[in-house]
Amino acid sequence: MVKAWCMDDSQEDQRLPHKRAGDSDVSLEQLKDIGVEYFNINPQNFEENETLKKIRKDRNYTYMDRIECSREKLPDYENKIKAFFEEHLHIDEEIRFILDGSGYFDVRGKQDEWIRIFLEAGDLIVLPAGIYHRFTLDEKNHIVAVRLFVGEPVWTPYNRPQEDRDVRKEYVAKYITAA
Ligand code: KMT
Repeated sequence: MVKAWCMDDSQEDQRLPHKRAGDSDVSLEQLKDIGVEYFNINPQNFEENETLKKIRKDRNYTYMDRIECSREKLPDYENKIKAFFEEHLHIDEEIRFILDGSGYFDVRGKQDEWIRIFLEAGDLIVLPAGIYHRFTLDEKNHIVAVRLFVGEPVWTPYNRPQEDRDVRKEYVAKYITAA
């Protein structure tokens, strides 16, 4: 099952867990409260998996491809890893289903704190449009993920700050300032 925690302020290697000492873990409910959704799906034969088929149908995730992040497999590795870890948002949801390896998605919580989400095989995460986030590999330096999308994919990252962008305003109104 997915694990998430608040991050410490250390500037050490981004690939380390950076768990803030003394805190309890961040729950799935807390993630849901900031619009982050989680599903657990067997990665074996995933294309035939009924739960995944239903998620894709219900949410109209018509596009699907695969990305492998490692020094050997990811073209332009250094620049990509750097760009993934810049704090940014997208104007669409970001959906990733992990098939192998592991890594961290960091998202901003209600108080603008960093919440680190550890993902490994079987974890499917949906980040809502407009949430500030970033991604890093962990110390194993390898992850394979399926990317899903509604229609033709647009991966454009908009680095923080983006407070004047409509998608950001909508996100803040729905998840941060709403009572
Ligand atoms: C992204 O857009 O941040 C990525 O695709 C990261 C790699 S997928 C685990």
